Amino acid sequence: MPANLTPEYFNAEKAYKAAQTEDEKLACLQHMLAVIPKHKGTEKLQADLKRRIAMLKDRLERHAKKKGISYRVKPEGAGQIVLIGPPNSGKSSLLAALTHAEPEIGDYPFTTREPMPGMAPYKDIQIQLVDLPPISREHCESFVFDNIRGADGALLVIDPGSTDPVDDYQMTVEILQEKKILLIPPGEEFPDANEGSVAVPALLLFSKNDLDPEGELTALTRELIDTNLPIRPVSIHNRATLDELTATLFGMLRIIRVYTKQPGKPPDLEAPFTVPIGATVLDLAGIIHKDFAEGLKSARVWGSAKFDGQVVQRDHVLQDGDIVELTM
Ligand SMILES: Nc1nc2c(ncn2[C@@H]2O[C@H](COP(=O)(O)OP(=O)(O)OP(=O)(O)O)[C@@H](O)[C@H]2O)c(=O)[nH]1
Ligand SMILES: [Mg+2]
Repeated sequence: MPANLTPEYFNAEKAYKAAQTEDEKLACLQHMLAVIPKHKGTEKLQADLKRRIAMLKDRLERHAKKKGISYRVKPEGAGQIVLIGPPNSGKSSLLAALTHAEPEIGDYPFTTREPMPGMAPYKDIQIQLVDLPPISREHCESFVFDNIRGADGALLVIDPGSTDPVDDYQMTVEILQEKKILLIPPGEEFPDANEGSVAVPALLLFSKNDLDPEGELTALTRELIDTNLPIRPVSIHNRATLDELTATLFGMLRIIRVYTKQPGKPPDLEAPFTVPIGATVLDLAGIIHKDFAEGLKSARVWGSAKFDGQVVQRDHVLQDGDIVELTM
């Protein structure tokens, strides 16, 4: 028995022995690897754990494929935003705080093993958040990257109170770059020199802000992290930071809400369409129905037009909150 194994490790091992399913076993092995003291005396044991994790993961993945489980979350709502970051940074807690989803939350790493979506309400629309398993050097499932590539945006969650938040950030960004995923500030152009990569607009969230009431950790981490992403401190225990976050997500998606109305009838203010910023009346018609765009004769707009109900051209650019009456 190698020296210097901690009670934390022995507890993890006990949990492993008690685990009933292969999913649970995998989580326990990952936990054992995360908490095992990293020194020469445990190298063999670390290697052994890694081998067992790899084998079990392989089996589970083959099993999932056979059963036809899809690990790419189907986009819903006004946009899809993924929660990414190192283990234990608070991703699942944010999903739980912002949506009705009930993910597993744990004060140990590798709690989340599958993607989980939830809908975050903002005004009268819903933004889809997708919680993902953590990104780490030890191991990372390929479906994590598939989900990030397909998303409209990402929230990179870092805990400034972790052992090394700067390394957490760099590690995540490096692994993503290896997978040809580039996180860029929302609204910024995709840099030319990165052909073959996918750019995903992202915010950098500093989680667990309630644990840093004086803001010292936040200030220090902000200073040390070399990033061009906008930084937002958040806490699941501070409603204001969460509300601000959903508003920022809406801005990040670069969309507007427009309502439609039929001639002679009141507008449908229940369910707005969401269209990209800069969309015209014609774009809206095309989104509603292909035939609609082809046959579009005129439109009246309440809101961004000079006066309410003004007849506008097909190339009239819509604004958030506009009501549009399309006439064939
Ligand atoms: N005080 C405080 N604790 C938090 C906050 N957010 C998360 N935590 C705690 O941090 C721990 C990790 O939270 P999770 O949400 O499971 O973290 P995760 O990033 O999903 O972890 P993995 O799934 O392992 O990658 C839990 O003990 C949470 O209760 C927060 O805003 N404030
Ligand atoms: Mg989680």
